[in-house]
Amino acid sequence: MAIRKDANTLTTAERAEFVAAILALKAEGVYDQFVLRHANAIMSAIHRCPAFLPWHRRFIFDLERELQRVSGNPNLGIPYWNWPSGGTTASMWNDDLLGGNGDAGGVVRTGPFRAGQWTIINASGVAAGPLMREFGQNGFSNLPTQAEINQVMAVTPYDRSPWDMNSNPSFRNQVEGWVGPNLHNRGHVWVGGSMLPMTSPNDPVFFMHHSMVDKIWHEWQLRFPNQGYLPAAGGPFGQNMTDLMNNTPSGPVGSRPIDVLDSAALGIVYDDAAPQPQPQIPVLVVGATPSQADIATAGEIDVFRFDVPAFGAHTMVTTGPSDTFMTLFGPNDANLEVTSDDDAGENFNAQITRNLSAGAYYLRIRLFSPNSTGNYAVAVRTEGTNPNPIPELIINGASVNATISAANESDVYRFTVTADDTYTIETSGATDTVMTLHGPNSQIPEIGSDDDGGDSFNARIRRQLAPGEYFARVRHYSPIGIGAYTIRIIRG
Ligand SMILES: [Cu+2]
Repeated sequence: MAIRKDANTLTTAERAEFVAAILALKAEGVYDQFVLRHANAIMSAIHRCPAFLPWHRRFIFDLERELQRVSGNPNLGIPYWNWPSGGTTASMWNDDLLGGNGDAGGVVRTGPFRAGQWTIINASGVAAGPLMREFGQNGFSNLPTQAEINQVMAVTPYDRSPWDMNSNPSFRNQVEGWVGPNLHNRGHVWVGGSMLPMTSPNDPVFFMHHSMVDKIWHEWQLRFPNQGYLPAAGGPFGQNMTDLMNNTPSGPVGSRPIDVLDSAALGIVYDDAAPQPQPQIPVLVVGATPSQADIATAGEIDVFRFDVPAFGAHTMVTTGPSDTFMTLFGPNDANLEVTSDDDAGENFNAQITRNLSAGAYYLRIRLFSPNSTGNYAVAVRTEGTNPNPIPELIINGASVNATISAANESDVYRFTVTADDTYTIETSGATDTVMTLHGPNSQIPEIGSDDDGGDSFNARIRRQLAPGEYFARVRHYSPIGIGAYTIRIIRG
């Protein structure tokens, strides 16, 4: 577990341990490999884009593992540079930790990374002289304040098209600093010198700086549990949730944004991690009277959750005087978009009717105009007391013809196994289907999945199955794909 502390609160022994570990990695050549990994990444693939935060989370996580290795301390965490209290006179710049500002020529002459003790490298790995710093000399004389951090912490969503330095509103873009009070970029510019180019990890404060950036992202994730990483799909290559990130080697965890979204799972703990007051997502009860809600501030997005106990047709409906826009996510994933609607309901209201399998779903409701405010009511109901039954597949029976008729649609089938044996469930036709298998006797546990194991991009799952009821879910490989297919199950 990595325990990350405010750099200004480290004890003398903790300072000595951190400095010794950095110097040991430098002597091994490992530290410079990190400088090169950052310097040789494609600038626009790891900055000014959604992967900015996950890329740097993985980057400092990897250095932290190396620091733990050379120190022999499995709890060593990269201290964070708490900007509001991290100015020129802060103790983190003392000679027992980072050393201080550069001299009149910018050369760092104090502390463990001073000229003669520490040599930086250029992007080719060649020695390039002493570490340089010029606090507050490049256009920013002040570091971010707590009020500015709080302001950025309130921004949603995570990111948005065009997924670059123009994205707005975008939490990622405000943390990075292209819009809003400017947090991350300002830290680099405030230090100046070696912290300005792509070789900026040459200055160990880089890692403390990004520890702080990562802490803010972590706290934002706790505060907005329903706001996930974006884009889930459809964004530029290298930026989607399951794309490989640029210049990120395979390692103890994967190299995709989705692999690093959970700091707790990575074993990262912050010293001030008081339990965060987490806003509860209001729950809609299926079949209950409509809940009153309003968009009190232009641009606000309301989020609701509802639970579907069993497969069936459901209608999510908004009513009232506002022109609502609704997006449905799920099951059991607040980032997996099912569909959206603007005006299918009465009086420009949004309304969605959909076959839904069991699970938790999320509705995000905003107004069509980002400049409007207004009230509305929202409700979820099943279509009739007898919801559409799940079509049943008969083992060794006829193939069933079906169609993925809309983006993100998934079809659910059930079948009953009475004898313990091997069974094959497969699709056929010209559509690139993906299938998951769930059970026994529940739609939730996934026991198998396949994309192209069948003929011509079709899905095939062959499994030993004990008696019970099972469910097969079929969707298109592409979230926007549609097309016809047939499905059957055979014993053997
Ligand atoms: Cu960077």
